Amino acid sequence: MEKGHETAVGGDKPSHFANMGSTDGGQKPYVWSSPQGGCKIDLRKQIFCNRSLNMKNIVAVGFDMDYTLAQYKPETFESLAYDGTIRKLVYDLGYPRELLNWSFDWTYMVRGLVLDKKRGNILKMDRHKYVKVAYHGFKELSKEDKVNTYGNTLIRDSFDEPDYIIIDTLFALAEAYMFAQLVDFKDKNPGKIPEGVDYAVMYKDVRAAVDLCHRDGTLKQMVAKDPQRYINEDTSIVPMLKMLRDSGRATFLVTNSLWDYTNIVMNFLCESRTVDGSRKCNFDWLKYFDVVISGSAKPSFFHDCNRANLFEVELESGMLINTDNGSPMAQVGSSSPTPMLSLKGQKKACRVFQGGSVGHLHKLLSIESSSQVLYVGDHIYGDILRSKKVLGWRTMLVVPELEREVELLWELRDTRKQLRLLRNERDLIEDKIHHLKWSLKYDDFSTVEKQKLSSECNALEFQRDQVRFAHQQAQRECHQMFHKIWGQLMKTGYQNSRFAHQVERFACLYTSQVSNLSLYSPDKYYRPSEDYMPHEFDILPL
Ligand code: U5P
Repeated sequence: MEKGHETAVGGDKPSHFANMGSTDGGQKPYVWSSPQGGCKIDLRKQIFCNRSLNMKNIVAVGFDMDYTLAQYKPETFESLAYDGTIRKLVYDLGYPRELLNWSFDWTYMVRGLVLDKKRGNILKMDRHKYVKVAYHGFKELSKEDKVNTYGNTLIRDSFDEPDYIIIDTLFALAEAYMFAQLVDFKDKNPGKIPEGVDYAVMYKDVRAAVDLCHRDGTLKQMVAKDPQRYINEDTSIVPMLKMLRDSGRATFLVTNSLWDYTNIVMNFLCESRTVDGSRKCNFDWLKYFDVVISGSAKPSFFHDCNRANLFEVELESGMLINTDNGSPMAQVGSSSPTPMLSLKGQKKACRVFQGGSVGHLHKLLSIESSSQVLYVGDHIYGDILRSKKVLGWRTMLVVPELEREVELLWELRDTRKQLRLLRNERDLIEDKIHHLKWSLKYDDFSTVEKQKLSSECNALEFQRDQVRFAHQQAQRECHQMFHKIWGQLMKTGYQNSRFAHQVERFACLYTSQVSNLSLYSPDKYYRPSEDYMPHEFDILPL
């Protein structure tokens, strides 16, 4: 581990998630029925709704693969990416060999953080882009530095590329951590980083090295050898896919992973294990899909003007066969030409393609309107924002972190209530003090009355300081229960975090695991809760 960064790294217990993994044993009341006696669904597995979605109108449900259907184990998978990246930095890009001794704390970074590439800072901000928590490497910025650097509202509008980068996929946690380590290292050892390599260049190097690990086989060969080590098993994926297909929906997969890797991962997820635990790769899992598009190059896949060629994949050899924009020039096996549904609506064998764009997919599935498609992904930018904004697909975001977040919200409900009360009390006292001070200044009082009011004011100020202290203390404890450094994923102080704001804007639905879909009727009408403006809160109907 890098010196100077004083978090406990390694070992079995993650250091930054409070109580993580402690929930399985005890019976905890995350399940309850609605007052009307509706069905009970574990809160951690609920599908939450931002925008009404009637599943009856959905004719095709599509899935991203990596971190959506396949949940990687960060402690092994991201560590592998981290180690591979370090080796590339040292052996290919000339970074010092001592980096080889560094290790990765996979619990340190969280999604939704923003990296300030030029300044070497890591930021957590709210939906107004107000920076609430800021670190330079692993060192917290003083309040003064933070306000001077990010307090200006004009700066707030520009937390975008190329100077900033949002950590919005789980793939990016390792590179964000390595960036913080390198910033720290450069500050402490200015001579050891090659000349001319500033923070932004270090980020660029890390990004390129991580990307290369994903593309040159460093990661994928290891996953292929032992998928169980890197991917969580989820036996409810197949029943979920079956349920959707039995309900008459077409199902499809659109992934940026290439066919050989997609086949390995989907085999792992969909095929039952043989008795001795060994698995053999076959193509049986394709029966759960109508179309698979690997190597899709999202997000540009979602632009229909993207004229990327569509190739059919020969399953055994992985050979790409030319198609004429969706009409195959060569027939593969017994598969049939487009569309995938016959005139009688019967499903035909799944076909696998590489590349192309959404226009091809719509044609293959006979989609008439993009609002008939629900797409499930994990990446706000690559999967959700583009598919919804550019295309008008309906969207569901998978947020695995939600399970823990919801557990903690439940466990901390009394503390959070207390926090709200303390906050209200503080505000009331502040109002009283304000009022008294103005009276003292402008109203006509005798000297005796003034003295009385003045001492009343002092007493109130003392009381306010006590309440303020208690509030800050409770707020800090609450923050640290979620994550020691960054707090609650979906909140920044009392405001929604930038991440939560994006979830709210772009995901029609969101949930912790893709298979939660199987807990609901395939014809469910998802409805959001009522919106409230601040002026409505004090007069909410019971
Ligand atoms: N990937 C990269 N570079 C990265 C991060 C991820 O090529 O920096 C790859 C993953 O290895 C995976 C694909 O193959 O992108 C994610 O695809 P999807 O299933 O999420 O669309």
